[in-house]
Amino acid sequence: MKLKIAVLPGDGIGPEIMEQGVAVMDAVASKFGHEVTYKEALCGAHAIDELGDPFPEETYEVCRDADAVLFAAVGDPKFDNDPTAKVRPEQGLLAMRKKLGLFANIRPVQTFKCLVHKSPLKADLVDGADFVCIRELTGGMYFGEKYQDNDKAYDTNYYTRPEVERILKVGFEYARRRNRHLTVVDKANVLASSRLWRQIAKEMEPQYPDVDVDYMFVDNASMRMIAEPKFFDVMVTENTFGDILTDEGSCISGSMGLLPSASTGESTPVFEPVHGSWPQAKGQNIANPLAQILSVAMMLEHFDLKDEGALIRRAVDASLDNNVRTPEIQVEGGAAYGTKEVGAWIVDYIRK
Ligand code: GGG
Repeated sequence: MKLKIAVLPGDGIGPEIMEQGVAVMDAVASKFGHEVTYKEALCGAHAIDELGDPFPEETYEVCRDADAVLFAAVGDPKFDNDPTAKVRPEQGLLAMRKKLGLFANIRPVQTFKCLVHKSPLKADLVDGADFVCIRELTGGMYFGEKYQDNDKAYDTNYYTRPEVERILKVGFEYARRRNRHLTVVDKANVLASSRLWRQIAKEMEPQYPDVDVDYMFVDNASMRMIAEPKFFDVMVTENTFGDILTDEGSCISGSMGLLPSASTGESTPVFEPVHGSWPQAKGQNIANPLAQILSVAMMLEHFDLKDEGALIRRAVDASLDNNVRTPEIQVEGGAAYGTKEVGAWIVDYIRK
């Protein structure tokens, strides 16, 4: 297969984990005889510094013309600490999603058997937890009308019927491919936007008689994820709730550095770790590359390259089982591996 990949390393630890993601992609491509070409483009704080725009037109064109985008992370504290900043790196991520029409963000949350003790939750609660959060990605508060002055500010949680229908359809269909259990997460006791979501989901239910649907307020869902993560199979929710709940999901897996994602919709799909740019760790070779590497596996699986994806997953499992781990998940007393060393170990495993 020929694949054209747009590579957007972004900020902070982004370039370091991206290097490992691309190395793994190259190893898989040469093993299976695929021809992969890469085109790198600017996004986030680097793009603001160089071109004054966190998602410049040139970057959009590179993404639009690619088969897939491999994205790392954006964010830089110099913008967080400047309340007068007119543009922020994160706007680059939002602009990319909006311009590419990527309304469905698939975020799997699963546990690795050898890491259950790394979760702050009890091992028997998390062992075997495996669910997917489908996060709506181009609507809601992140994109609704905003206003801020010195005395007041608001963000509008705006959703239209077609936006809600298309993401719920993804949720129902995803549940069909798994264990046929869909949880619609909302705040319908308070928010009008959530009541619309719930109404539309109930209207759609008869089209999916084989899927068990339940409705859960987001506050209850966030508690249930901790108290009984194995309850969930597929959850579908709006943009803001999905962003927050999937960070909570990292407590189930044991590290933010383990959660990959896929964003799909109207054009080129994007594959990226759930985590951000962790600027404090930049250049220290301590960031976990596994979320980036697992995002490569999701990318290959998206193109139906199942054996290739499975090989990456086996390599990741083997690295963890052999204690080839970055500091945040290393066993007590074990020597931590660096970002590069974990990536190199996985590349060697794939080449064998
Ligand atoms: N790789 C994800 C990333 O860079 N996250 C930073 C961020 O701003 N996230 C907000 C969001 O995902 O909506």
